Parts: sequence; structure tokens; C-alpha cells
Amino acid sequence: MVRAWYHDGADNEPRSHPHMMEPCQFISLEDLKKKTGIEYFQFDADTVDSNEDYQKLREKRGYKNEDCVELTRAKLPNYDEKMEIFYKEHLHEDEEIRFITGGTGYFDLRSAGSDQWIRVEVTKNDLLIVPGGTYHRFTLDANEYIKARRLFTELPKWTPINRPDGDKHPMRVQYLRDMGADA
Ligand code: KMT
Ligand code: NI
Repeated sequence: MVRAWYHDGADNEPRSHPHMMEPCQFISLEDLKKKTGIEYFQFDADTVDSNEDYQKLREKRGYKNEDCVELTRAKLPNYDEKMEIFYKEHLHEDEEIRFITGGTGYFDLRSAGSDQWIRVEVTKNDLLIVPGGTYHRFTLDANEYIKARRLFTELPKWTPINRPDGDKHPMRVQYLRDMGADA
């Protein structure tokens, strides 16, 4: 089940720590959407290929293709290097769609209005859509394991554009405009 909270802002290691504030300030899914534009869905990962709603979502949004990643030291070549890249604050031109089929991890998303980090804990069955232009980063938690499907339209376009290079990107400008005063 997905949960979200304001990150305590401490950038010291370990990044895999939950980094909740004291007391923890949780954020509802509704507020998460208002502040970051994130969309959230839940599907049973074990039966997803025969799930009509999942197929409809794929069709409606034009996600024709998907692949699968398993992030864990033993299986991923250049593990440390890849983890560094995922954890650098960045944005993409396209949406980043991740469906978690096993394990756990954290997506950190910048609130569009206040620029605070919001930490989203993902577990099996969570599907997140991070809009193009959203500054974000990803880390594994202390379990150091996640398995996810990555959905995309025609070709995967996950080139990370790090901050501040993304500030002037047309998708960033558009994203901030779309988020408007609500964020
Ligand atoms: C990304 O692009 O940040 C990732 O693929 C992170 C891991 S997927 C759960
Ligand atoms: Ni990304």
C-alpha cells in the first residue's frame, strides 16, 4: 500500500532511511496529486496481465510496451553507479510509469509549490505515474530489493535531466503551469 510523507530534509545517509519528520506528516493520495501531479493506481501484480482495467489504462494512455527491472546488488551490473543516477534529482520529458511487482522502495518528489521533498513508499501492486517535468529521485530502502515493470509508449525515453539543467526545459515550464496555484 502506498504511503507518502514530508521528507525530514536531512540529506545525510542512509538514503534508505524513511526520513520522516517528528511527528510524521503524512500526505493523502489526494494531496499528493495536488502537490506533485502524481497519479496512483493499484493492481494485483499476480493477475495483472488478465486485468481489464490494467489493459484499459495501457490503451488509454498509449503505453504500448513495457519491460521489467530487478534492482538488487546481486543481479544488477554496476549497481552502485545506477543507484547514484536514480538518486540524483532529475526530471524527464516523458511520464515515468512504474508498476511494482515485488520488493519496496522510495520515490522522492518535489512539491511543485513549496519545493519540499515528499517521500512516497512503494510496495507490490502500486502503479505510479510521475508526470514529465516533475523533479524526483528514487532509492531502495533497507531491504535493497525492488522489481518493477516500466511502461512506455513507443521507445523508452528515460534520459534523466538533472537539476538545475531541467529548470528551463519546456516540459518543466509546462508542468509548473499545469500544476498552477493548487500545488
Ligand atoms: C527510475 O527510472 O528511477 C527507476 O527505474 C527507478 C526504479 S523503478 C522502481
Ligand atoms: Ni526518473
